[in-house]
Amino acid sequence: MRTPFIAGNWKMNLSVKEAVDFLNQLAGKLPDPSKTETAIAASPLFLESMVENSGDLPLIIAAENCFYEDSGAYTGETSPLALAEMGVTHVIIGHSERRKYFKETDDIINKKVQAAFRNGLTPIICCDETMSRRESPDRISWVVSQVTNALKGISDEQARTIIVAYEPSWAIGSGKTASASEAEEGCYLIRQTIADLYSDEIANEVRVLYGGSVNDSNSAEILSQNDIDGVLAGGASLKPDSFLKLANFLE
Ligand code: G2H
Repeated sequence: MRTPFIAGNWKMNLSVKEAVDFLNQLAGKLPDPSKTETAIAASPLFLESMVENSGDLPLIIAAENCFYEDSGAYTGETSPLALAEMGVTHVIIGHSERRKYFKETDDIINKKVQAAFRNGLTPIICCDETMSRRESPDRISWVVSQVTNALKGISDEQARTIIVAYEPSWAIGSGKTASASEAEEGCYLIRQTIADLYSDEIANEVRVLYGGSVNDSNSAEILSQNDIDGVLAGGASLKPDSFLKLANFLE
């Protein structure tokens, strides 16, 4: 049995004060983490305050990105070592916006996954699918290769702890929302790729999330799919009420 994982990705939104106010509004309202794990990924500028103010909340505080070196002359980058020291436990790696605007390649993403593990952080690895790829004959091989390349050098024991998010950019801000069956198809493909790379046993342990215009109207159908263990929500995670509706989907 995989524990559902509901994550918010705030992207470059909110302020430190709004982030702390948000956490205060979650008190007593988050699900039992043995039934549903919840996480918020935020800007590195907020993370220290968020860790300090999350207190007894059953909430994972995650980073939205990190660099692949722990320290050095890399102006402006976020050290995975510093994130871990701060009490951050999870990090999103390879979000489609990182691939698109910051030209992150599969090789960079693989180095970041390795850096996350080196520092004891759990990676939430995003797998993209653009509209042109979706409509091209090599669609499946592109999804497979992103997962395969991200996991190069990752051991069986590490692989069973990863979280992977299928985030088709064709369904993000395009007006074309993925149907629950299209979301399931992408998540199934990711799980099969992990089974081929590792084993059925490991693939059955890995949580696979769907992300792309998830909200409280479409989440129930998405979360009812066999291979979808949770969601990575952007816009719908920016208000405590809508995040709590997603988080408490089992209630
Ligand atoms: C996809 C997603 C969160 P949104 O980018 O990673 O954002 O839910 O706003 O489409």
